[in-house]
Amino acid sequence: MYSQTAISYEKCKETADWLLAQTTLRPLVAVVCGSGLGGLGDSLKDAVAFNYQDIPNFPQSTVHGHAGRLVFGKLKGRPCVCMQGRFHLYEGYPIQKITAPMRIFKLLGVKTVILTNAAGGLNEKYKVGDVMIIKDHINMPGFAGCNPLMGPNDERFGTRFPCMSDAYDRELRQLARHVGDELGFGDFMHEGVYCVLGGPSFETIAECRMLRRLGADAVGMSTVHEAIVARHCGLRVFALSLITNQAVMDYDSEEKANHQEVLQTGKVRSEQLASLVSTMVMSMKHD
Ligand code: GMP
Repeated sequence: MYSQTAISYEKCKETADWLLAQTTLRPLVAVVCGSGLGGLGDSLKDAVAFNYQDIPNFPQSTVHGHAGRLVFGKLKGRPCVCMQGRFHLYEGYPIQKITAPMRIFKLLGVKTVILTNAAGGLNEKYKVGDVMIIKDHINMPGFAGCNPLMGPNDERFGTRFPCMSDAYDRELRQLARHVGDELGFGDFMHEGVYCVLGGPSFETIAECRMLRRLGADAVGMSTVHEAIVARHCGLRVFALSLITNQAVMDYDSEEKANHQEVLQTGKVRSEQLASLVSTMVMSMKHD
């Protein structure tokens, strides 16, 4: 069953080789743009873009606010590859498929992935429009046996039991705080724990209260699966959440989570996040 759903090493290699044959750019950094954050990909210079449907073995993006393009180009002079649109469990894809781009990035020669997402704020100090550097995650679907590494392990990608206590690179988190301070983001930048759920329904009030008690600062439907697969194949991971809405904790509240608000908030911070990411990319060292 699993071997039918995972994209094999050979297929990932085929895709990577196909992409390498279409462009002379050799990116060391890949960026995944979350809901409403696709603008980052538009700021790439000398860009070459591929629609997901034209890339062999690539899944298709079905969510409004996700363009469905893989863009190669330069961010502040550094070659990068950027996913404008990602894949989510709630789109109905097998979990092994939504994370295949990480393995394709690895085979392209990428060293670091930057994962961005839109998320609901659980921490009471967080406001809409704040940015949270992810320092750790809670993989709720994983508790129920839904992990992207389930199935036979291909050692060519990585080990059977990868460590996750260092999933979110400490140096890159430091760099983000430093760059954020320089850019004047100090007031709205935090570091916290991201919890992933399957979606697509947003959380109930009781669920939000529970997640906060469990130690989660933000909640969303993405990123964690990609981070796990990226770490498994030895990529460095940096991830951030844009707090696009506040989780509803109160039965008297009139607030309701909705995707339009998520997209709208994404637009408001889009340029600032693009500067944060591009400045980080410029300052990154690769061995
Ligand atoms: O608007 C839904 C999209 O944004 C999904 O892809 C989620 O990953 C993310 N998102 C934004 N706000 C929330 C939220 O409050 N809860 C959850 N579960 N996902 C959110």
